Amino acid sequence: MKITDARVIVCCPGRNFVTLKIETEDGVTGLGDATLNGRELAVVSYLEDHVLPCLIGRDARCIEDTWQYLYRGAYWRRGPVTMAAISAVDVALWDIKAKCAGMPLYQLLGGRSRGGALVYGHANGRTLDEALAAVAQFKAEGFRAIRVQCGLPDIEKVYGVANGDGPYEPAKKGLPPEEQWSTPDYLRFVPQVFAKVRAEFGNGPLLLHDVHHRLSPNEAARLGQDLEPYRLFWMEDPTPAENQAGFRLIRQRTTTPLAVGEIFNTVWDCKQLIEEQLIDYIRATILHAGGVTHMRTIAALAGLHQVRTGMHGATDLSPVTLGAQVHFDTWVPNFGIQELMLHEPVTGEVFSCDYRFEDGYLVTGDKPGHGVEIDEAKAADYPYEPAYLPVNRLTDGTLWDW
Ligand code: KDG
Ligand code: MG
Repeated sequence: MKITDARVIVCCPGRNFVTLKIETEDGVTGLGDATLNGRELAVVSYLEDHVLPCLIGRDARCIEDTWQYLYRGAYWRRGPVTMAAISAVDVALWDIKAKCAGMPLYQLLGGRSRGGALVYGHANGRTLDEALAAVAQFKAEGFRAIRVQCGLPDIEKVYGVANGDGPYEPAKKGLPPEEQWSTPDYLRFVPQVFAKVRAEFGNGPLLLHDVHHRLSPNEAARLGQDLEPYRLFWMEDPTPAENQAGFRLIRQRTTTPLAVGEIFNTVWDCKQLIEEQLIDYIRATILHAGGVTHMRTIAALAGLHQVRTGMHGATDLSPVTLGAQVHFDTWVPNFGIQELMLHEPVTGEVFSCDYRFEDGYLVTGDKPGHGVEIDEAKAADYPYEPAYLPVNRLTDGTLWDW
């Protein structure tokens, strides 16, 4: 079954998405997501200039061989641009294979392991009162697990907190905006936030928090200890993870569970973290870590070491990724949780999905494939708009991790 056409669709229904559509000689099509927030066009070029010419004429059924061809065959392995491109091809081919088999993707992977994927939503507020109101809202909507982010009293813009009344969205149109950071203020304030959330909502909701790579291992250990009374589901990205051994310092000193990996591209980024059981949840995604094919490798290694999945699901992962991930979550034996940051309604004008939110879970439908389709004519109504993630500075102006 030869691949006869492959094209990249770039659109901005609410935010930028890069979508790959592959067509086969018998008319079956598959979709993959190649969105790399703030660096979208680099992946477009990688696909259009270097990958797509090699795909035409290949057998769409040979998913593993195509993965190896694009990974080993590039010589320049790994990295977010390469792996997002490989992922898009891989997911599109799994979509095609499942459609040809007449099965939803989770059946092809090994079948249902659970009714639905437990998801967590994003409650945030500029003030503690706003954050508490947001938690109440998520609870009322049926979320069982809630990530809580709150503005700091003396800092103007903080990660994870919406500026106005709309939902939080990390990418901003135009050049990178600048945000501020103060580690001492943060370390003092966050435990107060969770004390208040537990006092108000009790022990029922599963609570999560994203540190977003900003602390040293020692500071992260301090925060983990201070949060222990509030029994978090996880503390995410406490420190930048390039130095995997650094997590030993955190792990030895706190029982607060750790989740890491949304920016990882391959199993090599998390091998030590998993093998030494330095984390509890691996957040690598189908989108940025090489598709369904490579996420199976990561999840299998994680499963050997009691690490569970907790895949990234921010708005910069398109509905195509979320659709594929819900199938993966439905099957994978060592599933933990799935992030769910809802796309704007306008995104739904371009992408149609076969998953739904039900009582705190994401549930897949039974359409063959991953169940997500794109309306290309509608996509053309929303052209690409340059946007960047913010950069972060300490209050004295020093550039910091965002
Ligand atoms: O593109 C960056 C976002 O995806 C990231 O900031 C979101 O950290 C994030 C999360 O946990 O969703
Ligand atoms: Mg995160």
